[in-house]
Amino acid sequence: MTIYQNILAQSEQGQKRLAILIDPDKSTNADIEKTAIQAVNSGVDYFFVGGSLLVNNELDNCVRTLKNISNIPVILFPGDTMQLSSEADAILFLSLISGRNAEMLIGRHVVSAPYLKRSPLEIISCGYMLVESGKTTSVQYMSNTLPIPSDKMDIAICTAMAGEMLGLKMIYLEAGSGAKSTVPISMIEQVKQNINIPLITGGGIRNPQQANAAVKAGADIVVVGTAFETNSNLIAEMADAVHGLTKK
Ligand code: 1GP
Repeated sequence: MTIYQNILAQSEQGQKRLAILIDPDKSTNADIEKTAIQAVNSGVDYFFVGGSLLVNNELDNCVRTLKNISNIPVILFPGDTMQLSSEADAILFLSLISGRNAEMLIGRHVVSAPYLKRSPLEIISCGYMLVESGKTTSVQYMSNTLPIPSDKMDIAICTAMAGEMLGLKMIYLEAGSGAKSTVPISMIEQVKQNINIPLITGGGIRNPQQANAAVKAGADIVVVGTAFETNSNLIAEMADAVHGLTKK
């Protein structure tokens, strides 16, 4: 079974999943090892690896460390075309469908397609929707796109529906890493009700209550990064909050 087939099956069965986002620039090797061990012990489901801007050339090393310690699938979450590592298991082939920057919608994809075609990575196309979250996030600045206003449910719903109709395999509803506010719960609910593909959400989730509210609203995968960078002991609680009674 491919990673995507698994995600799809879990989504259809209502099983909720936790992904840890690791930004290779913000974590030392020792941090990554510690996080990986805690992730294994807590039953974390996926690692997402990437960032809006990576400057330290640590991506391969980060993926290798995660793979050495655990069997948890490592999925690249690239901020740009340079963030490729053939040592990962899969890549989210993100099209930034909330924006109107042609480079982020299709341009970068054209450049990376021949490399990806030759790579062993599983390619998972994903409609990436940035939602306004109280401050300018790195992804907003780096992608040069306007986020969807957090009270514009109709825009969010129609964008997600269009992404699904275009054949994208998942929707990622994103407030941006380190966001002040998470994606509104009502937006997660309404987007989920209007699509039939798995829904990922993340950005600004700092405690188990927020993670639990996101899955209850319909998110299939919750992504947390920043909160674990300062307190990796939160991983177990966050995993329990996401899995609830649906796992094990
Ligand atoms: C970013 O949604 C992820 O794409 C994680 O965000 O770092 O705020 O947890 P945080």
